[in-house]
Amino acid sequence: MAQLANRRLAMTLFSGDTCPYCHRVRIVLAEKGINYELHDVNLQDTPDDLKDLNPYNEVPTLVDRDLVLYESTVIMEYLDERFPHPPLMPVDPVSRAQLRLMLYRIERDWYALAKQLRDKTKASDTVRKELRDSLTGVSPIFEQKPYFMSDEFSLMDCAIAPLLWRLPYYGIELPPSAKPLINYAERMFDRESFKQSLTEGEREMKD
Ligand SMILES: N[C@@H](CCC(=O)N[C@@H](CS)C(=O)NCC(=O)O)C(=O)O
Repeated sequence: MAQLANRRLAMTLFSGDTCPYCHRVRIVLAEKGINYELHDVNLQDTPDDLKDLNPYNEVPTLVDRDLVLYESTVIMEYLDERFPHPPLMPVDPVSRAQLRLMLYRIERDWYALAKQLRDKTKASDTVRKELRDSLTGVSPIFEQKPYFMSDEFSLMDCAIAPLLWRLPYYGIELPPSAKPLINYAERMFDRESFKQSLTEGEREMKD
């Protein structure tokens, strides 16, 4: 009985083994040391309980008692507010808005390309080149601060690290001129919360 009661108190994350959006949320959960139950979902055959919770039938989906959330950025911001330490967003409204805008931009500019590579909707070589060139183009900004445009680790880092981790899996090798970005990626991958966030499927992606 006690175990059942505890189970109900813990958060549940419906997550895919190699889903980059779930990976973002798992980094936030690890960074904040949040206790949660991982529900590993087979995306080819999603369970009925996920269908009941999320009209889009997608992962990540987070259940916290009566609250059900989906969309990685919505979940990440909720976790940051519900568990304020360590904070992963700046406090002033301008910086918060800028962070949200950057989250939106990496979604449109980089994750959209990564999705095309996964879905093979366009000639992969063209998409690979586009993503590699775009990342290489912004590489110099990673030289200026230890984290993504910030002196502090933030949701931006949680959002971008999963994409960088998957580059070898997408068949993308960054050129030497992207050294600042390559170094940044290594710093992120060395972080304890990042290591904790990895699923088995994700660990295999880099070998
Ligand atoms: N915009 C969503 C994207 C989530 C997403 O695309 N999830 C994929 C897995 S990587 C999924 O659940 N696909 C299942 C399906 O479409 O049936 C987010 O940020 O959470």
